[in-house]
Amino acid sequence: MYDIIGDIHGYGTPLADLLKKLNYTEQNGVFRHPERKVIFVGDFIDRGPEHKKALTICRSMVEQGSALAVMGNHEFNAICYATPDPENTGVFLRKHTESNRKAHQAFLNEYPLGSAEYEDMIDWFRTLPLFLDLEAIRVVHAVWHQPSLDVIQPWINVDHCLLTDAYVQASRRGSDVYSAIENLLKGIEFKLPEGCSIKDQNGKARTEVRLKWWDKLATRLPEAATNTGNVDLPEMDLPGNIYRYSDSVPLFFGHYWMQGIPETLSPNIACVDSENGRLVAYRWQGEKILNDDHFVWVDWEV
Ligand SMILES: [Mn+2]
Repeated sequence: MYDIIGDIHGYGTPLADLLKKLNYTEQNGVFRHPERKVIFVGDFIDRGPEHKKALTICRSMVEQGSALAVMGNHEFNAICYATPDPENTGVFLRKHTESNRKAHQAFLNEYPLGSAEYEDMIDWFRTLPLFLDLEAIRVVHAVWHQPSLDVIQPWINVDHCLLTDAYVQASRRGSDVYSAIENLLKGIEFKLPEGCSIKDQNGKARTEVRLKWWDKLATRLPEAATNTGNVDLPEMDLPGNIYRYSDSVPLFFGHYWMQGIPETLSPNIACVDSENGRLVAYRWQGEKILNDDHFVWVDWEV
């Protein structure tokens, strides 16, 4: 049985506290439970003050068999930030611009760019699968989107890890692989009508919004959009072909900064990410119909 844990973002102490709350104990430096394993939904890095603590816990658990993990968009970005573009000398697959560096600074403070420990951690990120299909449950960082999974099939190995060449493809805006990775790790987006835009957390104007692809009842734009703050979106029906997860296999994901008390999004869909200051787990007991009482979390002051 699995305990699925949400986006950690460099908060080591809350992670250790949550594992203890879930009755994991540290044995020879590795958190273990006699009957259960953790699944991390990705986004281990960027933001918090304790990257080394968080990454040491997660990596040792994965390497010693007491956890599984998938890749988040922050690990994908970190790999691209570390990888020279083979077709453009002196440029990296993720450019070293001021804003990209700032977004990555908390990780770089503890893992200095180019250091041996930095390279070693980036190599570990490369071993994270894009998704887990465990038959009884599925796990992905942002969206389980079958058309995107089909697109990346030739670009992953048997363990569902991206091949080296895939990072180049996935960094080329406009390619199929780029769009597929965007969908799986960052979320399905909807292009706003002409002339309409919103500002994101960094004040940057965006002409696309993320959709609540888990909510079958949200058919109008304002109720179906997520992470839009207080912006008034135009009242309009969404096209009928908007993607929804309609399989019966329970699905767990992170990425979406859920507010308030954790709760399931549908009978078989649960998000374990939360707003900053709360780390959430779902304690899965084998059920096909998910249960709000199975969420466990820790809070801290930010
Ligand atoms: Mn994310």
